[in-house]
Amino acid sequence: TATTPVLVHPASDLLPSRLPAAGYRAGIIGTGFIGEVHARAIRTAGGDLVSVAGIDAPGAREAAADLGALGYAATSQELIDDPDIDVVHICTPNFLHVPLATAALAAGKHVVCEKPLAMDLEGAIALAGLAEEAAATDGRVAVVPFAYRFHPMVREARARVRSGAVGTISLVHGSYLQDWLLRASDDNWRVDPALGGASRAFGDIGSHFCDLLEFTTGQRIVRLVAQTATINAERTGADGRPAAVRTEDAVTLQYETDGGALGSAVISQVSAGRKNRLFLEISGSESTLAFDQEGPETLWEGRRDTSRLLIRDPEALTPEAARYSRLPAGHPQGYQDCFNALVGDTAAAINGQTPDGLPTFADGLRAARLAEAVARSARTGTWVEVGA
Ligand code: SOE
Repeated sequence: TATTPVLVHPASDLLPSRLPAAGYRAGIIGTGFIGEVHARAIRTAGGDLVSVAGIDAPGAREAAADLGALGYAATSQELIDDPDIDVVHICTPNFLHVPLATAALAAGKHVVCEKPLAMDLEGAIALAGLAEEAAATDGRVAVVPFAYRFHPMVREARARVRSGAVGTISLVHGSYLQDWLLRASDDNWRVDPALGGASRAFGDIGSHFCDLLEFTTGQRIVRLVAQTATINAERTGADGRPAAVRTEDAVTLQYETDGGALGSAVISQVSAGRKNRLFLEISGSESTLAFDQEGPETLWEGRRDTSRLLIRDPEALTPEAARYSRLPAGHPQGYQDCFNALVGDTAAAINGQTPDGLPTFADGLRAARLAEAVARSARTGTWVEVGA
């Protein structure tokens, strides 16, 4: 007798992040560390890396070979104008985000633009407005890679908050600590406000902390007070001479959310031994959850009478977290997997799906509002309201 073939994954059952990114024809502008991460993500998700652009044509040509791109462009505008590219990934230093994202949107492309979206609040408002118009006109997608949202255990925390397992949230606090700018001899374009923007530690990594806080709790920071510190008053620049530093190495802040929760955070790029430690703890009337980005395979859950370390086991996770689990328990996933999933969901959004939790230019604007409030508070030494 004839048997009906069993479709294990009928297309309609495929969840957004599992949709292959076929037809995702991408170009990357910027070929540094994060450009490489995007390149691997595009290829892993099943997209085509059509072209790359860098500082100049020879550099782009070399990068194309390294990153496995099909070709290269001599200039960023050439890449943006390429009719074989539908999605432009912007992975350049921050000062180029607004001009390049504006040009890519004007050329009718979907855009994935690294954070911070802009050098200041006005730039972020303008870009978010353009992205909104592009979405309304022809369903275009504009994404900002707040990639930590794609850790399965972050989704697990979010699902537990949503299900009521945490109860009424009272406290939400943590830190984001790095050490790659610890020494006065450590230098990077991000230190220069003309290239990276006036908000450095906060714009670069505090933005991730606040995004994760708001994403997992579903609450917004409405008031805050912040202090900024420049621990290395001078740094040795590329010319070997010491120069005064005009961006912050560290920020401390205290805040209140619209759900009535209180919290505090330390953000630093000068904490010896801390490489990329984003730690977030959420306490409610029923339980506490703690996530550590340097150990993303686990989520700590504490209750009055017991506590346990939940491991990323797709068999045991909530569907929201299982969706972002690509490997069986005990086979670690990490940073790169977050970007792979982000590209998978971007492709799904381009194909008309609505993946839950895809960070868009509106989230990039939100980060800019928080950065503006942090700067305003640090300047005035007072509590400030965060603009809506
Ligand atoms: C450098 O601080 C950096 O690469 C950030 O720019 C990223 O957003 C963060 O994910 C890791 O650290």
